[in-house]
Amino acid sequence: TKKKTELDLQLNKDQLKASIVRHLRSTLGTSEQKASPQAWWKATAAAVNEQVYERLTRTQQTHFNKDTRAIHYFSAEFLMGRLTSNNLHNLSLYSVCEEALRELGLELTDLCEQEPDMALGNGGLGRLAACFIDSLATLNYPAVGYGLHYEHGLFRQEIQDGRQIERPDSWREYGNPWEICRPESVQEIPLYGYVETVFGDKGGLKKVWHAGRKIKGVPWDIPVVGFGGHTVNILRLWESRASEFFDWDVFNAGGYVDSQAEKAQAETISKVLYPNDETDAGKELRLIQQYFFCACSIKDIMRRYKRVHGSDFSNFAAQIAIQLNDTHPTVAIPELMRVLVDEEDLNWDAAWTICYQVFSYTNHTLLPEALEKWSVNLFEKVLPRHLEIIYEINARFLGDLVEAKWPGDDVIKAKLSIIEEGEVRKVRMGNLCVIGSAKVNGVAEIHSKLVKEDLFPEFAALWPDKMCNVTNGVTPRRWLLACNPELAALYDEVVGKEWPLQLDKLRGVVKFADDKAFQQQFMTIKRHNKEKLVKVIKAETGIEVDANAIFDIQIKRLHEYKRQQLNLIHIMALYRRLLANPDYDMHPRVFIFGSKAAPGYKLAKDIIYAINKLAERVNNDTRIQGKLKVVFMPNYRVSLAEKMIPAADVSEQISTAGYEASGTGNMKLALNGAITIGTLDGANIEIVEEAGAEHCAIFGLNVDEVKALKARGYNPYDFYYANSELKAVLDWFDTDYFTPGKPGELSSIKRSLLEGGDPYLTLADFAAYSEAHQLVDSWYRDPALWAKKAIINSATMGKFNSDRSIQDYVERIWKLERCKVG
Ligand code: 26V
Repeated sequence: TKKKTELDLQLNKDQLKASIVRHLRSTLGTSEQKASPQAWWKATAAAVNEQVYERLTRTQQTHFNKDTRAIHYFSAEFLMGRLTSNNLHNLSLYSVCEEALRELGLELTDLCEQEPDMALGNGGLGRLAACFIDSLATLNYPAVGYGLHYEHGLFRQEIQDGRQIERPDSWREYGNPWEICRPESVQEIPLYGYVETVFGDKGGLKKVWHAGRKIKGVPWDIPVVGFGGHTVNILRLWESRASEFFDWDVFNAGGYVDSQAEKAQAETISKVLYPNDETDAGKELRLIQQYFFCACSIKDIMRRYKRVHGSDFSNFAAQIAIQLNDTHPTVAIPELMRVLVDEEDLNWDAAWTICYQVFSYTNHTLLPEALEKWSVNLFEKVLPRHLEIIYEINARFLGDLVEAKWPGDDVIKAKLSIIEEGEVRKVRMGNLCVIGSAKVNGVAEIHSKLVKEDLFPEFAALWPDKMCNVTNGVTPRRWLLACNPELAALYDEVVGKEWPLQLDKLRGVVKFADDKAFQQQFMTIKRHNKEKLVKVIKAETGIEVDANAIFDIQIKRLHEYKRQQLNLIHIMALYRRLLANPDYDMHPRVFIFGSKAAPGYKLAKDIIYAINKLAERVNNDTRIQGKLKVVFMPNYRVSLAEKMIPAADVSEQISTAGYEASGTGNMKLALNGAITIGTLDGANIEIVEEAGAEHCAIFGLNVDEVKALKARGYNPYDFYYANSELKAVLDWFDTDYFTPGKPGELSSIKRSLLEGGDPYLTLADFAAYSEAHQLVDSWYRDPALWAKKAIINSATMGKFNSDRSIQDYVERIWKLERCKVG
C-alpha cells in the first residue's frame, strides 16, 4: 500500500473537531454536555496524539532502517513546561485547532491553562535540555533524551506572610496525556552489595558484582515533536519500582526489611526532584538517582545496539554519542566501562577507547559549591564495582598521561586526581568527566574561557583540543511564536514565515527600527502583552499596576551571585528618593520578580521575604503617587515565564561578572523586545555584541575587574561609608520600617553585605547600577528612541536560536547526520 503523504497526515478543522469529540466520548468517557475544561483539554491532547504517534512510528522506523548515529542527551532535569500549544504549533495545527474548538464553544488558550507544567527541573540547566531536544527534532537529528520520571517536580511555591512555603508538585496526579508507558523496555538495576574476583572462562581474572538490591526501571516516553512535524523523537524518563526479583541470600546477610518498606524504598528513587540549584548536598539518594537513570539508559542503548550489531562493538562509538548535561550523569562513564568489561568481556583498553569517544561533557557552572564530589565511602557502599573502575581509570591516567607530561610532579597529580585526598576522601565527578570525555564545553564564550583557564587549566594543557564553547540558545517556537503571538504575526508579515526556523531572518526588521508606523505596531503589541500581565498580576497577587509604567523584570532562581539583593537595594534607594522628594523625576516603574529559593538556602529565602515586605510598604504608600510598584509573582515556572517575558520592558541580568555561566532568560527577554540592564557576564556579552552596546544598559565591574578587586582585597565597608545613600538603605534593614513592630527581621541581608564580606560585590556595583537605571529611565521618556532600541534588541537575537546551538554541537562535538523522515 502507498505510504501516506504529509498532506494526508494534515488534519483539517472538521476532522480535528470530530476527533476531539470522539476522544471526549470514547477516551474520556464523558459527553459535550458534561465535560469539564480538563476533559476537553485531554480530549484535544488525545486528538493531537493521533498525529504525533503516526509521525513517531515513522521516525522510529526510519532511524531503525537507516541505522543512524544518534545523540543520547543524559540529563537529570528536563524542564518541559506545558506541551499542548507547543505540539500544536510544531504540527502546524494551532490555528486549525483554535477554530475547531471555537465551533465547539471553547477557547484553546483556556484549555491550555488546564495543563500542569512538567516541572522536572530547577532552572536554566533543565530548560536548556528542553530547548535542545526541541531543536534536535526540528533539525531532524536522531536523538533521545534520557532522564528521571520524577513523581514530584520542582516544589510549588506559595507565599505566606511574605515568606516562601514549599508545597509538593503533583504534575501527573490526574494523568498526563503526553506520556506513554513502555513496559516492554523495563530494566533491572543493581545497587549495593560486593565485588567478587573469579576466574574467567578464557583464563584471567574477572570481576562479578553481587548486588545487594535490584530496582526496576520503568520507561515513560514523551514524544518530542519537531517544528514542521517531520521528526518525532522521544524523551525517555525512568521511573523506579520495586523489583519482583530479589536476591534473598545476599540481602539476608545485611538484615531483614519487610516488603512494604522494600517497595517504598525502591519508589523513593524517582519520587522527587532535588530542589537545589548550584549547591551540592552529597546525599545518598541523589547518587542513587543519578546511577539509576544512567544505568537504565546505558542498558537501553546497549539493547538497541545489540539488536543490530550483536556483540561486535567495533561500531559502537560510531553509532552512539552521549552528552552529559553537567556532572550529574557522570557515573554513566564507569557504568559503560563495567558493562563492556565485566558483561561483554572486552579488554580494558578496547573498552576505554570506546568510552572516551562516546561521552562528552557540558559544564554549566564554575561555582565551587556546585561541583559534585561524592565521599569514597558512600560510593563504595552504593556502587562498589564502579569505585574500583574509577580507581583503575585514575591510576592509568595519573601513571601514564600525567606522569609523561609532568614527571614526578605530585602536586599536579593531586590536583588532577579523580580522588580528592583529605579527611574524607572524595570522588571528583568533574575530573572524571573531563578524563572520560572526548569534548568538554562551556555554555557561553566567556564561560568556556574560564572553564579552560581557571577551572581546568592543566587538563587544557594536556588536551588542547578537548575544551570548546557552545553558546546556549532558546527555542524561538516556544519563546516567541507560541508565547507572543501578536509579535510573531507582525514578524510573519515583515520578514516572512521562515523566522521560526531561521531566526537570523529577524535582522530584516532592523531597517524598520526607525520607522514610525512600525514602531507603533511594535509598541502596541508590547502594550497588549503588558495589559495581559496586569490582569495576571492582579489575579495572582491582588496588586494593581499600570501598563503605562516601565515593566522591569528579574526572573530566575534566587541566588546571591544573581544579585536580586542588588535590585532590592536599588528599589529601596528609589523609594527613599521619592520620600525625600515627591517630585523626584522618574517615569513610573513596576519592578517584577519571579524566583524560587532552594528550601535550605536561608539567605535566599530572606531576600524573598524582604522583596515582599518592601512591596507591601511601597505599594500602599500614597505619598509616592504610584510612581513605584513592586511585585513578587509566586510560583515562577515555565508557563508563568511565557506570560511575563512578552510583557517586559527591561530585563535584569545583573550577576557578578564571572559567575553566570550563560543565562538563557536574558536571550528570551531580549528576543521579546526587552532592553537589558546587565553586567558583562555570560551570554550578556554576546547579546551586546549582537544588539550593539548602545542598545543595552551595561554597568559594573567586568570579569577582570572583579578578579582584580578580589585580589586587592575587597572591603564592602569602603563603599558603605563612601556612599551615603547606600549606607542609609542598608541601615534601613535594621529598622522596623518594612516589618512594623519587628525590627531586625531583614538584618541578615545587611549582615551578608557587610560582616559577611559581600562575596558577590553587590556594594561595589551599586553606584554603577543606579546610573544605568537612570539612563534606562531617560531612554524611556523618548518613545521613539525606546521603540528603536526594543526593536533592535528583538531583531538581532538570531544567534540565540537553540537550533544554532545544536548545529554547533553537531559540528564541534557530535558529528551527526540529519535524517529525513517521511
Ligand atoms: C547543581 C545541583 C547540585 C546538587 C543538587 C541538584 C543540582 C541541580 C543543579 C545544579 C547545577 C545547576 C547548574 C545550572 O543550572 N547552571 C545554569 O545553566 C544554564 C544553562 O547552561 C546557564 O544558562 C546558567 O547560567 C547556569 O547557571
